Amino acid sequence: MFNKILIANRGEIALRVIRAAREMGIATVAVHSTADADAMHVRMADESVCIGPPASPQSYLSFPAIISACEITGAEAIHPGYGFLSENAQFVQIVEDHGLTFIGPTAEHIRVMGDKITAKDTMKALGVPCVPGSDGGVSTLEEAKKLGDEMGYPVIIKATAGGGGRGMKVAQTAADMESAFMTARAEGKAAFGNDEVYIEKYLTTPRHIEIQVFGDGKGRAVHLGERDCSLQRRHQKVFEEAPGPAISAEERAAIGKVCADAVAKINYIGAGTIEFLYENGEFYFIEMNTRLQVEHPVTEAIFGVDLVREQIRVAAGLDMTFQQDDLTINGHSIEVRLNAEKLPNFSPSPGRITQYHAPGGLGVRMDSALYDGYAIPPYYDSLIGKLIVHGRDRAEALSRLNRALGELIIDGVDTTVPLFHALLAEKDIHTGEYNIHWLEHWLERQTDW
Ligand code: MV4
Repeated sequence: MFNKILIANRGEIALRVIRAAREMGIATVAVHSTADADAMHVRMADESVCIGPPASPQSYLSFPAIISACEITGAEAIHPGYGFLSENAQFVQIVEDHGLTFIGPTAEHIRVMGDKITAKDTMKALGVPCVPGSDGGVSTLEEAKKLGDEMGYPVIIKATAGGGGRGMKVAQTAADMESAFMTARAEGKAAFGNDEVYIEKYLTTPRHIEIQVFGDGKGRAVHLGERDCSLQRRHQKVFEEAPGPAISAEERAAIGKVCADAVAKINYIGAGTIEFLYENGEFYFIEMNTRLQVEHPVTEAIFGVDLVREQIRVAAGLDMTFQQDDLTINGHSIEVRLNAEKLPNFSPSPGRITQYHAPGGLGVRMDSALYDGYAIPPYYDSLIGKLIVHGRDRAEALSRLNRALGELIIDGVDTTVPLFHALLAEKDIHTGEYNIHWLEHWLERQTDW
């Protein structure tokens, strides 16, 4: 096992990793920009290194700064958290070239899954059900139009390097194809330097269901069920839950096995998430994320496992602490993302926290790097905390969420807390009847907060 690891991240996820490491008896090194000198992750780690100015490209994204911090402190491995360098294949290669260990998948797995066409080809070959569409890339408008006519409209054109909803255009009819195709290509080129696109049948009212997988890199892998992350605004998740209210035990076992077998076959190592659209009882693969996700705690809650501990174990060459048969679901968990944002426009609201009180009690987990007097810097993303509740069933989780939100105090900045109070008053949230468009439609109807 490692003696010391470095956490190449900040905020709540840096604390999350430090906590797992500490329970394992592993020393921790925090890195921080000058803007984060007073941040909680710096205080909580055993050691810290300042790696640069506030702008991420010169600090949290700087390969030389992070590798140097490892060399100075003697850290043997790097946990990337999510975002920043977590899915950067080039970084993983450089970490390994320096004799260090990346706590995550191989550079090759990150590369394959980072290109959406390669990812889909790979998953399809492994028996994972995919959205019907083009076989690989589509390079001409003529080809795109021919496919649209064969497949039937609506279709969606996606940039292979895309993600997070960028470089994606829907063509409702043949008349839309030219502009959709050209725009998707141009956006792919502008945002990612890659104009390759592919085409899929457009699913109109699906849910976003993602399967958590975990591999040991030696041909063994398990699944830890699904999360329903359909409640999103502009491709940002706001509310996630496990298990998914629309998924039966039989469906879970079947799609879970397909996913676990697929990642076992490619010797996948560590945590991964296979994203699907789910419509009319069918799963359609869209993307795979090769990182620990923001919403991993809802899975941890219902399975009673520590996914970060397992990531560190397999990176050190040890076995996972569980096999598929050991994994059973206990109850229901919901996470809400607390962002420093002002409603109704979700505009960033950085500033000083004048009062902070975290909720607690049975079935409540608050993952946050906030403290009284902390100043949220304006340079990074607006996630300031995650409130995760766990109950014996969905109804209990929802009432616990309501109770915990009532205890929470975050003064000094605007937050998304009022959004969750309002959502908890909605019948569809209680019945679980929502899809990927529900939140945006609901937000359009809201007038006061
Ligand atoms: C789709 C789709 C409908 N049909 N693909 C959006 C982000 C990217 N990860 C995939 N996305 C979508 N792909 C087909 N064939 C609808 C979306 C989509 C979406 C997906 C998940 C969660 C929220 C969404 C919001 C809008 C569109």
